[in-house]
Amino acid sequence: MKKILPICLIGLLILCGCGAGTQVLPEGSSETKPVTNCNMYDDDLDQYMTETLIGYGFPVGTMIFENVTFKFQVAQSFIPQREVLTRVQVYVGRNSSATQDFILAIRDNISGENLAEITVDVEEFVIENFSWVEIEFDDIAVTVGETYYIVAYTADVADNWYGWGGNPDNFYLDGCAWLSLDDGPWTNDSYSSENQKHDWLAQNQVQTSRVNDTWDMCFMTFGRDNLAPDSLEIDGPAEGVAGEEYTFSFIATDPENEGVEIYVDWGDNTTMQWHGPYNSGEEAFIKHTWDDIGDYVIKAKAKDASGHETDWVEYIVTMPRDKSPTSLQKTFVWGQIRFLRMRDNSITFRAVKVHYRIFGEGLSGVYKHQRLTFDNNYIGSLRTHWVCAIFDGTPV
Ligand SMILES: [Ca+2]
Ligand SMILES: [Ca+2]
Ligand SMILES: [Ca+2]
Repeated sequence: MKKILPICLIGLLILCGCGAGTQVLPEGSSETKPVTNCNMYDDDLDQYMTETLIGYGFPVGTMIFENVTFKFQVAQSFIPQREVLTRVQVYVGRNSSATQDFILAIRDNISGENLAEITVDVEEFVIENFSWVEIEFDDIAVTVGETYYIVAYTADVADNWYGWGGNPDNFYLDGCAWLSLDDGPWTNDSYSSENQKHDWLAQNQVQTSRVNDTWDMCFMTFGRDNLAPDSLEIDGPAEGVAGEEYTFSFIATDPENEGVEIYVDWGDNTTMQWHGPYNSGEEAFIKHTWDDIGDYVIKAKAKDASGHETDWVEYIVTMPRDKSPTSLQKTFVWGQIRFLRMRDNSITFRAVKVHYRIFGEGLSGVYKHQRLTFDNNYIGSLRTHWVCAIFDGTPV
């Protein structure tokens, strides 16, 4: 069945129960909401279209009009000028028959994933009259100059619909109203009220020309500057043995939950580089080996996906001892070894004649012409007649 949506629906006094209803907006054709300085949030008004027009707006939800059911989703595009979107306000009321919660999403692609989705209880809305409704969500890092969308919808239940106030006079120049009918494609092909006979929604057409995109929904967005990660913590051993590898943990958290990269300078003029990206708050494990005895200052900083960097954070580590085969923790072999090979995490050698004893484990004996493989993490010692190799490193 071809659905024809009379354009009068668009310009309809929609919050009147589709008929005789109340109209309690102030006198005059428009109402501009004053911007108040009383701001409980640490943000500022960014984008807005607050030129309301009594009774004018788009329905959001499922409505029955002249025995035909229409399901509407409505969106407004905007271009933020602040790096972080903190909250929005929309000029919305509910029809007396609305029973389901109102849902508002933020998207960077009108058909794409929700960057945020907020459900507002049906009771929060004034019946058959518009009012400004504050919609708060976790702050979102946005790209200044790119187009984003405020998308409104509700559950598909018969006669469950809201009205979102709008204006056909294109007061907002960086975006426009968008509509999706019956989950069909989004269109910004909205029309002025003179085009009343156009059945544009029936054709589900998407118009690329902006000639007729005159409608804007009543909205306000609030924003602030993007902040650098607000903490970077380093943890790990305070001292160790030169030549051994140690693991350090780094945690950076970002106020906007952006991914973070971590730059590490190990203080020994070796590798200095960015690691990551990691999720905000994720523990990153990064390994390093200092070759020489000494005190070292690890310096690290973090940056978010927007490039905002923290200050340097320092962590001091001392390598008081050198790696030595005389260390009791070393594993070594005396004997005759034909070859010694370190591979992966183990050491393999062929013993021609090796006497060995593993202290503390009660093992001793003689291997002859055998192939021996030990895990590189092995701790203990092998002692035979001739020193031929040190397990965890360099053949001697
Ligand atoms: Ca917020
Ligand atoms: Ca516009
Ligand atoms: Ca950030």
